[in-house]
Amino acid sequence: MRWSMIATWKMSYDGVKKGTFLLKDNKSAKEAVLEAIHEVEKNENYHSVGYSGLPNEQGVVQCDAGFMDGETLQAGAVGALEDVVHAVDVAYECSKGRFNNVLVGEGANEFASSLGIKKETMLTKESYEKYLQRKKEKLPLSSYDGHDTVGMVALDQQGHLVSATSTSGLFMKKKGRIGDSPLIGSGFYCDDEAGGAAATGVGEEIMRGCLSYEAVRRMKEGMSAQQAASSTVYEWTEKMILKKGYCDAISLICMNVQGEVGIGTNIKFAFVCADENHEPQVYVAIPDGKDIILRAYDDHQDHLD
Ligand code: SD4
Repeated sequence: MRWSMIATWKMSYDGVKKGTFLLKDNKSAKEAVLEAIHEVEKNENYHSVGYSGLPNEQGVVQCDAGFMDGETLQAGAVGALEDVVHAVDVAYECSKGRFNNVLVGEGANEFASSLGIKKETMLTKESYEKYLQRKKEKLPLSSYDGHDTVGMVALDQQGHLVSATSTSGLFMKKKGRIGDSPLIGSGFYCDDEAGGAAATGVGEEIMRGCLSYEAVRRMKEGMSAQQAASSTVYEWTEKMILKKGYCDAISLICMNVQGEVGIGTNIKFAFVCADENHEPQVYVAIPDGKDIILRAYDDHQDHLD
């Protein structure tokens, strides 16, 4: 494949479309992934990423993001970043230096300001109303809540891979809580010599298995992207069930150095992919024992963001 792109969830569709224009036009995987994630971050209809994200238990939107360049292995991330729509840009900027690649909280915010990124109120009326409603219900923190991270992997015509993530994390999380999305090797990983991966689901479950790294390692050892993704998630899920009796939601997208893609998931999961031979399309992945059933997304029966 000369170029290829894969992204988590249906909400990535418009972004992937934009990203594929860039890849077709010989632009870099970095440009394609950043542009595609921006589309999701700025869309107020998506309450799990960027602007209009759902807040933590104190009513504050704190975002996490990560970026990794498969050519240089430079990686950067931000955690608990406030008032910035495009958290992935700050993660990208963090990836450039020799030090200070991962910044959290106030330090991440100060760094964003130093880049000239203007502060914006992230909470919209709609997301605030959802917050008030949830506070009234006094429900315990739920593991998923349709709360989805945008994760992407792209291969460009120069043969370089990039992986990145952006999320507002779990709804009603504790102030300062970060998930897998800003953790290199957990929420994202990428190496031009092996492949790239990104995760969505319950960060606490994903991070203890360093699952993005694990899937990339399996591709390096010769597994196909599909085998690497599905075996990583299946084996981790089984292990967690053995250890503690349950496993929370985990979904992984993978791409190898040829641009072939793979999905691992322990829940019904939607994703978008495209390459030089296929226009962007939304698909659904359904776990079936060790296997994954893949089919086109159907608006009538699939209700996933
Ligand atoms: C987190 N992994 O903060 C993110 C949330 C997510 O689908 O992806 N939900 O744990």
